[in-house]
Amino acid sequence: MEKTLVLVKPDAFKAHHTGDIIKIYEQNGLSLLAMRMMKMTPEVAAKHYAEHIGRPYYAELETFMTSGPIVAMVLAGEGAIQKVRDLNGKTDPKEAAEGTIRKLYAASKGENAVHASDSPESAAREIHIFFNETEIFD
Ligand code: FUP
Repeated sequence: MEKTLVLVKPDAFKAHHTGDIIKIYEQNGLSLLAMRMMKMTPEVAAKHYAEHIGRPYYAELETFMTSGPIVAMVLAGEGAIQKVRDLNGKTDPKEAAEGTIRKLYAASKGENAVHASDSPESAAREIHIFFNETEIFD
């Protein structure tokens, strides 16, 4: 079974959409293997978003992602990486399809409710930023 890292970002957490978001994943056949509520530090943000450091929006991204609690989780299922990306919708909620999490719950391209790994390599790297093997129930 493929694994992917998902983050419920501070905007969606604050708006009480964590449960709604997890429900969408579970109703679409994905299984929770790990979950933790935490506050992202600038150090963790820099690791997680390493490829975005230096981009014009990075300071804003770091400020947002460290602004309040997030919920980190590992989800698993057949084709989980693409399935979760499809359920999340496009990065910019204005471009996200009807019924996707970002269309339902995100306000802008910067504050867009959820993160999900975009490839097997990203998933392997990102999962281990947030969880160690003993915390993943597979
Ligand atoms: P995604 O894979 O959909 O999470 O999007 P990206 O990896 O392209 O971007 C990661 C995060 O950087 C986004 F969730 C929000 C932020 N970002 C911006 O704020 N502005 C941009 O133009 C691109 C990304």
